[in-house]
Amino acid sequence: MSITLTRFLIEQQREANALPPELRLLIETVARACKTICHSVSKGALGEVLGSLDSENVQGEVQKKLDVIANELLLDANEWGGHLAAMASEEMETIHRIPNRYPKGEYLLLFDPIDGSSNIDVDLSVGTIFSVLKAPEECSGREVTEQDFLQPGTQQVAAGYAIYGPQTLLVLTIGTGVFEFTLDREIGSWRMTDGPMQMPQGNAEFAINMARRRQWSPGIARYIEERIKGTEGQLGKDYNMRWTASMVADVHRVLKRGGIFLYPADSRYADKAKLRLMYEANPMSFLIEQAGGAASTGHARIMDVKPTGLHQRVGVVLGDKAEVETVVAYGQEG
Ligand code: P6P
Repeated sequence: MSITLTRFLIEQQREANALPPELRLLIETVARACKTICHSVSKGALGEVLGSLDSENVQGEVQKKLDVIANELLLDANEWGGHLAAMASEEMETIHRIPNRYPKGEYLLLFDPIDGSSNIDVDLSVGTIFSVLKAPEECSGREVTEQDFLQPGTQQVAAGYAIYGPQTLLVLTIGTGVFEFTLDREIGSWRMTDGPMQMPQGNAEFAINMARRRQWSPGIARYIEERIKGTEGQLGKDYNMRWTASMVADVHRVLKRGGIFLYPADSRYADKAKLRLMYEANPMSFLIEQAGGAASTGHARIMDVKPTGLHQRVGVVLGDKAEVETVVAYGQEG
């Protein structure tokens, strides 16, 4: 019988000494909130949760109803427990401090409440991505600021995602490997179904939005065109392509069967990229590296990037180490 998330976390706390009680409480709280989000997502039109609002988020993206529902669920679930100093979300311009009526904790939680939300109305997989940092020591004596969140990805103490698809999964790392849990809907518990996960290397599969071809650098164009040519070009194998427009679904596929995911620098955006560093690229990079892969901006390790803004965007090339190294090498050749 597979073990539950609670037992896994208690054993990690006991054996690996990698899990302070407050961090265990935080992860369990996020996992419980993801069960509630799953319930809303799976209701679809019956729950009147589909469609968009008239509002835009800080990214200038039209908000889906579920973006706001999931954001509120994560804020409500986490603000009273005493484990957090503050939260940040893709859906909120500024940080969310813990109200004075609740005790403050030592962790910072960042999340994209519903990633891939353009897929919701057409019943394709979406997910929740989260990242956990420690608040700087001095935060206990003052108000938390946005600056306190601007830590490189190497400072993450936990990261993970929930994916709401044919199954509902929670994939998590606290730095001791990557573990997958499947939601047992009959009893409402997360049960371990994979892990420690090591992503397969050598899978000839790439994920990129080909419609962005004119925004790519010469190095990215060369890398992709080589893979499209396959054995008719210089390569000894033919490649397949997948693109779900949901980072969680694409990254989960890369974790489970290998390959590479690319959302490279993109001239349409002021900071030349689409995906967000703090609550998309960093948590996914932590997971991918823990599973034996690599995660680069196309020029540098993502988790080494020193953040300059809460909603900063960054190029993302992650997955199979050899493939990521080839992309970086082509980028250096220009
Ligand atoms: P495009 C979803 O909006 C997202 O942030 C990621 O989940 C996904 O990988 C990417 O954007 C899809 O972008 O340009 O293909 O719609």
